Amino acid sequence: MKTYFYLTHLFNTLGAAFLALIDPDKCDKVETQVKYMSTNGVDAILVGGSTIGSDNFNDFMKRVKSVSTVPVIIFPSSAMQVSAHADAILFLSLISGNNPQYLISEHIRASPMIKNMGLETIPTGYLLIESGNITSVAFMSHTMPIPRDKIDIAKYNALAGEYLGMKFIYLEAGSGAKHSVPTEMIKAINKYISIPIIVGGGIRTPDDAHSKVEAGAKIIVIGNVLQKKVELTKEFANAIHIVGKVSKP
Ligand code: 1GP
Repeated sequence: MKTYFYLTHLFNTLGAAFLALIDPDKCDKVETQVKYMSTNGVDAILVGGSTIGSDNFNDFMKRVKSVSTVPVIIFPSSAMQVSAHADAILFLSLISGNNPQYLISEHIRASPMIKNMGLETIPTGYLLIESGNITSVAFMSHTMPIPRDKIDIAKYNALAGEYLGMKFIYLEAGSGAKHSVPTEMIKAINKYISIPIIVGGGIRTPDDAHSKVEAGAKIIVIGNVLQKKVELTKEFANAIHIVGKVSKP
């Protein structure tokens, strides 16, 4: 529970936590990037991706872990993505989809490996939200995202996740999404459930990240933009760590 408590402590003190997503398929300067991110305001590194063409996830994790000064968390797309070179794994169940493989089957395959490695699991309800185009995660998981305007459906999915004992609800627009998760949806779910919300996918600017936090997100995940322009790390950190700052009118 160490990493879970670390994250909880962060959003309780800073308003929200800032996670950078490293996709092994999109990253060739991983050591330089992770060093920069972890010393300039990123609170934890997530590693994962839904296409994963790289054949050695474990070696990649080892490289990330060797340079990171913050916790490293696996963000798996299948049971293939487990490694002892991590502090924790988001134990994701894709509850917005009706594909048993991502609801429970991959989890059963991964469980004995996770136990042998002594890896911390963070049970997380994963909800795909429609974002203007077909994303890799929707395509690869053979599931249909929740329509952007169907806020009630998203609320009930999130509540079911809470009742199933999930520690977090992850609202996912998909990596490189055209539109990020609507703030009205975040607000409504935040009022409706009592577990913290993670938001990611298609967040391109610090302002957009800030608006997600103001809407109630407790963890923000930034992938593509930071992998392309790591120098934006500090700006995103300032926009996400809102406590003590005056909010916009
Ligand atoms: C994907 O939420 C993450 O799971 C990050 O998305 O790459 O669009 O920032 P981006």
